Amino acid sequence: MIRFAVTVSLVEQARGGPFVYWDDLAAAFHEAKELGYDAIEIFAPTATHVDRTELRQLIQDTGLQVAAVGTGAGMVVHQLHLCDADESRRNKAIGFISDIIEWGAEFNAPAIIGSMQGRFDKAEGKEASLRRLSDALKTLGKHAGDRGVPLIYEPLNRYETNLFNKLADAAEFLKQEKIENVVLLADLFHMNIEESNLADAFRAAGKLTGHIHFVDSNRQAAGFGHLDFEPIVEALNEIGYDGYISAEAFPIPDPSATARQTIKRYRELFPR
Ligand code: LER
Ligand code: MN
Repeated sequence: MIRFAVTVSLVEQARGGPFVYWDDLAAAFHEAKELGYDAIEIFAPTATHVDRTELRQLIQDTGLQVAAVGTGAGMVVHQLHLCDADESRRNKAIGFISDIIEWGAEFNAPAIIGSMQGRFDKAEGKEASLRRLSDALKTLGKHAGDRGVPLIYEPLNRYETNLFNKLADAAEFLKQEKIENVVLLADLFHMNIEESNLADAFRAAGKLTGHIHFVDSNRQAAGFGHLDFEPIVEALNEIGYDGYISAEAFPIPDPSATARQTIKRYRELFPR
């Protein structure tokens, strides 16, 4: 069964970013519960920012799960990334992600590598960065596996990375490099910019599709833009997708309206 998730950001430096709820984890859990969501995706500044006891209590009180935990603060706050030519900075990036993997795993939630993948430097060329990315994903994928969760890698649009912009290219890279326990995050916003056909991109990624940022063409709630969702739903059914769809959307006009519109569209597209 496809499960319904919504994002919350606790990262001050990410203000203005595409997250539905902001600042108050408990309020996000409670409103999401009231609206009928299954889970919350958490974007936190560090692995120790959220009080574990409080989070365990919120999960218990609401019955919601943690869908995934983001690592982007490593980039947004500290400019750490996996392609850094400076080995000590690269190791810091790997350490930052490892800590978040361990935190998430305590709650059965996989970590997402999005902006922390970084980008290659044109003077140095792409190959060296792809090596670093491959090595890091192998190490971190194993680390996640040892803790019983997958690791999620997110191709981004061309303005955010020059490594992988399309699902099929990223899937090919994971297979060719024999990178284990790493699945792909399909973000409809990035895909709308990069893919020729969104439904076919899902067919190409197939079982490697591990998580979805479900959002409209303008990065607002599903239904507030002009994406054609029906062919996407058809493709998801074909590949047997049964993970989360998570609203990583701008809170326009406000978080509550965004969360309400999203789950209304979720229910129309994925009736239970
Ligand atoms: C960034 O554009 C994004 O989509 C996030 O999920 C990754 O950090
Ligand atoms: Mn995303």
